[in-house]
Amino acid sequence: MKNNDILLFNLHRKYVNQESFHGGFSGIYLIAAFIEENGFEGQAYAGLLADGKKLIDYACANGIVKVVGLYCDFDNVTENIFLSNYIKEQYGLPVIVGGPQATALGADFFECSACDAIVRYEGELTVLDLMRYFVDGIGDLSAIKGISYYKDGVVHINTERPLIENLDSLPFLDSRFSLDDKFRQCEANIMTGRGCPFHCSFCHEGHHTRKVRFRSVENVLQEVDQFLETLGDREGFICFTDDTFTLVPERVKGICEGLAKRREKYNFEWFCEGHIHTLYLHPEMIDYLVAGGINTLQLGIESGVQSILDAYRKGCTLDEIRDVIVKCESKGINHVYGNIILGGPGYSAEAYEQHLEFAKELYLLSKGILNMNVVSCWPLPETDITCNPEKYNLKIVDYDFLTSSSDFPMIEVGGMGVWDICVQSNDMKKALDQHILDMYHKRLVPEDRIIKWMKHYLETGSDTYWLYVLRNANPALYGYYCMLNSNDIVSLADLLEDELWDYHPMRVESLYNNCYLKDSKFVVYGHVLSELERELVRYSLGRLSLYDIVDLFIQKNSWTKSDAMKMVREGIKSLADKRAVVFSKY
Ligand code: B12
Ligand code: SF4
Repeated sequence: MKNNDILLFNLHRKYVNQESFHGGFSGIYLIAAFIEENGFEGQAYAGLLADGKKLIDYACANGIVKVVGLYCDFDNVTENIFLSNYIKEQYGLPVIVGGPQATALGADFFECSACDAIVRYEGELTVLDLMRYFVDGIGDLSAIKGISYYKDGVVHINTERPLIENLDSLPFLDSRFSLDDKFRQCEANIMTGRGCPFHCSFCHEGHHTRKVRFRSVENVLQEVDQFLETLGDREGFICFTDDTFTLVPERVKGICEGLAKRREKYNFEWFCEGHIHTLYLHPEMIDYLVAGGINTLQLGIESGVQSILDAYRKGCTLDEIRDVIVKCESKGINHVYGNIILGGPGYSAEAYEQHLEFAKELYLLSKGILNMNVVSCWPLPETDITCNPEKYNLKIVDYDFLTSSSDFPMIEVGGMGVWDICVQSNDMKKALDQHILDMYHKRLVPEDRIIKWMKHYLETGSDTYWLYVLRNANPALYGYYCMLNSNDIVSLADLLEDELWDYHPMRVESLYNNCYLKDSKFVVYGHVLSELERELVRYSLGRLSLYDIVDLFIQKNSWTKSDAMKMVREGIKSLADKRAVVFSKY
């Protein structure tokens, strides 16, 4: 670790057995890069509390840091209270705190954490002033715009700092600003604009954004180039972290055209978040995203009840959601990811059913491209829902997130308690998984899509949620689609009637591992097979063609040729429908 004027940390406990993935929140790295341009040295680290604390101990004990900065969101307030006290008591260094939660931190936090200053809103320019104060002894806390500080038992909130208008003036990120050598190795998080023009009642950004600002297309693509040049032969991923990437069609077009060009030379995929209403009004943006090679589009779906969407101030209708999902599917988006929020305004047992039905309907429309996550409504600080719960008939039972790390409800509504809503969330996930299986069995997911997922899975190890559900429900399906991804192996649907007989049927997995007795019936690959099907699957190893099998059955059963062909034809079709056999030419 080099000498630094400031070290910045975004640290979380290992909550609910999850690894921390906060490297995507680029604020701390940007501050490090910005102050370096202005004569100070800084590095940042996002990860688990225990790992970050080790780095802090090392830097502080060796005197190679002068100020420590802590990123704070709704999820790591208690971590920051611990860290701030620890750093101040153990090493006597100044501690500053910033991040999305900063504007909600008041006297309690100052008292519990003993931190020196809180940076409200954007941090770059404000941290620079704080560095001049703490490191060079220039200025006075009372004169630094954009901070709050605690003195004589009073929280002083200084005047707000004007926003950075020209985002192109900000530096690009690279691994120099990270304490972690994994930073930007194969994945880059790039924000192309700041703020969101919508004002959803449950969203922190919806409350905070005062003005949306964009980087120029050229500036964004320059940062993309800088990242891609470090990739070499490796596959890269770019996560565009804008709250809403799909705001201005011309801009989206420019960025996507630039990405398409770069995909000719580099191997990378990318993600962004879109808004239903803007995509509904400008569906051409979906074409741009597809042409640019998007891998996953995240959409704020949130609810299946119009009055609830209205209470969220989502600015879109259920029909718009349907329309956008259909267009995403037909225009070729590979994956769409969306949330359904339970336990928000107007929620009830009936609303649960409506949400579930709507989610199922969207799954049908999406034909396998949509994955819905089920979450509950959270009382994020300063949002309209949190400030005025009575307006929405909500009862907030845990304002401080003491009982939840995005994994448990904190609001009661419609006669339902937090545990009821928690159970509903689990029920809905299970019901949606079952719906995936039902759609699959009814062949409502295009087969070539599943084969494509499997190919990608085999090549890269990266799964899609639908494939994961299908494989878990019936492990033999893994074999089926693996076989179909092998050379010269096809499914029945790929064969013409007259060529079928020359082909060699092949079962897809070991029978030892996929055969059991249930109610005195043999279950093979998850299906109860007829005696004929069982005989056919025995001989479907690829050694015999269908003609050979017909001959064998004639000898064994004294059938006429036409009867044998009819029986074998029907049996093999039934096995193929169950995805139990594939066909090889040889
Ligand atoms: C990208 C993103 C994600 C991605 C991360 C992608 C990845 N690859 O890792 C994903 C999709 C995973 C995600 C998930 C979630 N997210 Co999110 N996410 C964002 C988003 C859109 C961008 C973050 C970012 O890079 N911002 C850009 C930088 C420049 O801004 P910044 O981080 O705020 O930093 C500036 C200042 O805050 C300040 N600053 C920051 N750190 C520090 C530190 C110090 C010491 C100082 C002085 C200053 C300072 O200066 C910085 C530069 O100006 C933000 C919204 C937003 N616009 O910020 C939400 C946001 C951070 N997420 C939020 C939430 C709620 C979530 C989820 C719970 C949502 C969900 N439904 O699951 C999950 C939970 C994640 C978790 N366990 O914490 C909230 C947090 C609200 C809060 N009060 O804490 C935000 C603000 C969005 C919102 N709803 O309003 N998210
Ligand atoms: S559109 Fe998304 S980012 Fe914007 S206010 Fe609504 S939820 Fe927040």
